[in-house]
Amino acid sequence: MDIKETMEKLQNFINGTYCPPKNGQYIDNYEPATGKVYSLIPDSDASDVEDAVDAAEKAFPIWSGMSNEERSAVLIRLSEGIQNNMELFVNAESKDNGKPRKLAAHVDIPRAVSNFHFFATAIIHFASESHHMEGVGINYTLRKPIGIVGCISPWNLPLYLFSWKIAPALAAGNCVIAKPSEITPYTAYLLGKIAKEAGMPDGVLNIIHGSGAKAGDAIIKHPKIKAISFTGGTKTGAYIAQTAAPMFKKLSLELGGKNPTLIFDDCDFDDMMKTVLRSSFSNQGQICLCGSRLFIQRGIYERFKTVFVEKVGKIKVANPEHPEAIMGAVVSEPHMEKVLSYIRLAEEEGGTILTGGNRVMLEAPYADGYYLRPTVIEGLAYDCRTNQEEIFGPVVTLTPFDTEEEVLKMANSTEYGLAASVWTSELKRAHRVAEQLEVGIVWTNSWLVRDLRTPFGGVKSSGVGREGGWEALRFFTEPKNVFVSY
Ligand code: TXE
Repeated sequence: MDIKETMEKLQNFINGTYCPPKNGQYIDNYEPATGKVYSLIPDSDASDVEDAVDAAEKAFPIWSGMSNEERSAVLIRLSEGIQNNMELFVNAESKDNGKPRKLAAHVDIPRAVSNFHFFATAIIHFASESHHMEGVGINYTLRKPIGIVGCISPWNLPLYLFSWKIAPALAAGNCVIAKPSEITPYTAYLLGKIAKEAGMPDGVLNIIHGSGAKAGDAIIKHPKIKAISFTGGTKTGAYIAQTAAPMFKKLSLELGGKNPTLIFDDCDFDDMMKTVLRSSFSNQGQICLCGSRLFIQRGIYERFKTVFVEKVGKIKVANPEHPEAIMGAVVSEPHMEKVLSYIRLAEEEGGTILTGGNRVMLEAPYADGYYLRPTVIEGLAYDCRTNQEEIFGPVVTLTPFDTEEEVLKMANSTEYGLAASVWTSELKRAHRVAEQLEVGIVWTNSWLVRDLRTPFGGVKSSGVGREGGWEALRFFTEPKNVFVSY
């Protein structure tokens, strides 16, 4: 019997029940730690999306007809449901993505819990405005749910980003057709049951598994899905925009990044070093907010290089279960090959590899896993391809600079504009540089400090729109102005 006959088959979650893809087709789901197929996911197509939209259409009057408080209570229970199944979700996320188990335990799953809890409470306080025309009348604004919305998420922070989209969409009263990445479907698969147990009415949340080209495309193109919230690659974002825009769908696009870390010679060196090691290699460098271009002022360049390279060389790359693993496996073989190809490109462009640059072969049963050494490269021009294109792996470049003007020119030189970190002890410089960086998010003397109320997103090729706080609830609602004359 074919091994795959016995393998676990994930299912779509449509109208409150788990169901197989109507075409009976499945996609292999690999475990990055071992490089082996460990489950199968539905290779859903437009007919599955159609069923989900039918269910969402029937559920919309019920869900949007509930009060904010009633919807909030369901989302609070959903948040608690994940919390009460923490081990299950942590193990599933780590196995599916290849990240160290403790990263899933400390970051991914707790943040998914927070995402649902945050928007469950935000919706209770979400209000709209009125505009008084003295002696004439008064305008008031209603913010109504859009209807059926599509949420498509990537593989790097699977449940973290999946929930970051569906929580505000649901809180605002919409019904959701959500598709996780086909590379990391498992925690989204588990979420259906938790939503059901939380009392979410059937058809409100529909989770479709499958490829971008089939299931994803069907969501983008469905005429009854009126808004798309997407996180993923810039190329895919561009395709989605050109497909959905003529259909006049609302679009929120969180795309790639090539984030600069600016390190001035007056910074708190030890504090900076501790954080820059994280901002460079956390989640195997697979966070759109990671800093992959390190600009170091010349006065401390050699000191920085010596200390940084020595510490990077000690970063433990191990299987995700290993208690001392700082880095686990990157998410897939194609992605590993993409990252390795950029390391080769860096050498062709004149870069010098100071540490790393190669695949790590672990002992069985991890011998076929997708492990890379964290890699540091210097000697590249700031405008070469390695320093301009998103690599999205454990690879950073070091570039010295002398003046503020010079580093701002280099930092702002890419097509992207998502996030940046600025390390300096001079307060005025921190504010001045932050103001001139062409990005959506700046951390000074810190990284990845997250307040869910703040606008989240980037400029240029890093996306369109913002997520987070009121930005997200406004994206997932339609304002209507009503005038009442005296
Ligand atoms: O993204 P894709 P991938 C960057 C990173 C990475 C690159 C590609 O550089 O190497 O994007 O990553 C769905 N219609 N980021 O392959 O392909 C797809 O199924 C509808 C940055 O993961 O964009 C998945 O669910 N949907 C990013 C989701 O889109 C489509 C995090 C993302 O897949 C589709 C991840 C289509 N035509 C990668 N094609 C960030 N900003 O955090 C694909 N999809």
